[in-house]
Amino acid sequence: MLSQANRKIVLLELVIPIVLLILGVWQGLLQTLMRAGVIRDTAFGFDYYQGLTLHGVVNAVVLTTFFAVAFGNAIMEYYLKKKLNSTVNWLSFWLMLVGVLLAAFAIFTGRGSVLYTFYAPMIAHWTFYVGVTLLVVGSWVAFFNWFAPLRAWVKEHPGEKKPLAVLGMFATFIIWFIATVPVALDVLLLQLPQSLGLTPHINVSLSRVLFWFFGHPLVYFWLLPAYVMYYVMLPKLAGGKLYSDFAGRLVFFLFVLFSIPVGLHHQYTEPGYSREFKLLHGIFTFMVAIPSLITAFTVAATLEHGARRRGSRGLVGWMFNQPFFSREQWLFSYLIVGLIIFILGGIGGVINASYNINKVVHNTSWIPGHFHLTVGGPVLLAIWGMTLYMVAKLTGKTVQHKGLAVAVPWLWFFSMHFMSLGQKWEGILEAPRRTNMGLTYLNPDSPLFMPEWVLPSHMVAIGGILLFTTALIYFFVFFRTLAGQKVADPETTFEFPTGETLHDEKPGWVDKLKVWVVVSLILIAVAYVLPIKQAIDNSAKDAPPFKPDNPVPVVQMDK
Ligand code: HAS
Repeated sequence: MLSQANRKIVLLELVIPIVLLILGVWQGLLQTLMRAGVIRDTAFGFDYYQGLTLHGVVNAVVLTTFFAVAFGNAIMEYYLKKKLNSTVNWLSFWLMLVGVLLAAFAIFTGRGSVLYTFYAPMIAHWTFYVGVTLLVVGSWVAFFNWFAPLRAWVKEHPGEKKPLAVLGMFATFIIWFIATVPVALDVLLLQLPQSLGLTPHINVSLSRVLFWFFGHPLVYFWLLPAYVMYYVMLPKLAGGKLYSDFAGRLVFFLFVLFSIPVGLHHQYTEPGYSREFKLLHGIFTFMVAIPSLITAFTVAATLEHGARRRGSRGLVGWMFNQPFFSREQWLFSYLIVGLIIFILGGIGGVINASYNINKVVHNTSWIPGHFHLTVGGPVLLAIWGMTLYMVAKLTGKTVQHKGLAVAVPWLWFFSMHFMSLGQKWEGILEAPRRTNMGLTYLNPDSPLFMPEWVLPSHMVAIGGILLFTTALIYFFVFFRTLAGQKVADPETTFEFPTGETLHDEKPGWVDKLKVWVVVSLILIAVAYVLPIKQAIDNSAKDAPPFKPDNPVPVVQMDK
């Protein structure tokens, strides 16, 4: 059960980003068509970098942050059975919303085309930075609001382990909080003053190292709510029991430890940081793959347990005896498809992390190929599935068109692999990850014609069209559900599917949040103190700003 005030806030936090996502996926479609040379980059009003910024900011930042806050708010009230302070929650909501509106102003007026990574020395209008800051601060406020109910719960349940879902969402926001402090420093001390014209130069190395201090943990902030669903909800939907409760707790613990001190793997090719630290960050990056590998085995064992209870025999029979297309357990399809997509997505990450291979793929189309299989796979499908589930429960309605609802993740699976494999193929052929020169490279009359990029770029465009069509089906199901008849009283019927545990081990130290934070801070200090010092001393500290205001000059090299 959720309190009335919290139900309203959570509903708004879920519906607003889904409405914005319509714009986000539309821009994604345009990217693929433009890069395949089908349309010019200004064909629909926005130029390439403006559209790419909108696509990245809405899909990767706004949707994920609003969802994590909404999901966390619901998890805390549901599992701790304590009311959240609704005044604080409204404050968090308004901060995030005003932040989004300010950033939208910069992007829509063409003064914020700095992409979701807002990389120095590119400089946007000040509203972009203030907007992003408010969005982050709003999410912090929501997080701080969870401590009082947790403390009260611990007091009332001495010696009991914390609910796994609660622990998972705390892990998500501990990572988020630690990681957003350096990017806040980057924005407030370096980027915003320059945007306001108060400082003539920016230290590019420092700004970038602070950004990636945040940028990689950011991806686990996106991923961990999905992991909460895999550990807590998937076992129930699969008709089994979570194989090991300890494994779940250990996984969240390892993410808090290793998801942060890894940012230099995004900067292997950049000067200014010593090789030893790049190597150290590379080693930590391999460590951060371990919790995902543990998850792969734990979830597989959980699925196997469910299937064997239903009578599956043989070594692999259980793999096929899953409710893949069940209308009753339609949420299962969103979670399982996300997991299957993550197999290739995760392997791509391990390839990127390898220092020597990274030089082949860095800044090529391979990278979007990797992240569409991660953030566009398990993360997006978990968000879509859980948003649909929660919105129906919060409004007392039933999900409409369940057949279509189940079709969405499977269509997404096919389309996403089609697009991503095209991107990876282009990337291996050295196509850049960002370019507004599609028509030039793909024009046989141009001296820059790259014939080998034609086929993969068309593959990407077909994948983009299929993905966009699938997204429209999801929006149809979502809004039909929202507009449907009320059939139950949301006051009493809200629930999360919650699985039992097969091996309910004693958690010991992995249940102690303070231990997590202390060890994490030690690893961060080891990994970051010297690279940040090197960045401060770096000779690139005097870069003048570059304002990519629209229209961005397009170099016409084909004549
Ligand atoms: Fe990444 C770049 C390395 C995971 C997102 N990554 C990016 C960027 C994004 C991103 C957005 O080391 C681009 C940033 C930019 O704009 O420049 N990534 C990794 C590694 C992992 C990884 C090692 N990435 C993610 C996740 C993301 C994400 C998750 C989003 C949510 N990534 C990199 C590196 C770069 C990078 C470099 C920089 C590249 C460059 O040069 O620019 C690991 O966490 C992956 C570990 C995962 C696995 C897979 C486990 C499999 C599971 C599924 C099991 C399936 C089951 C189903 C059980 C090892 C859990 C069974 C089914 C049955 C039917 C039985």
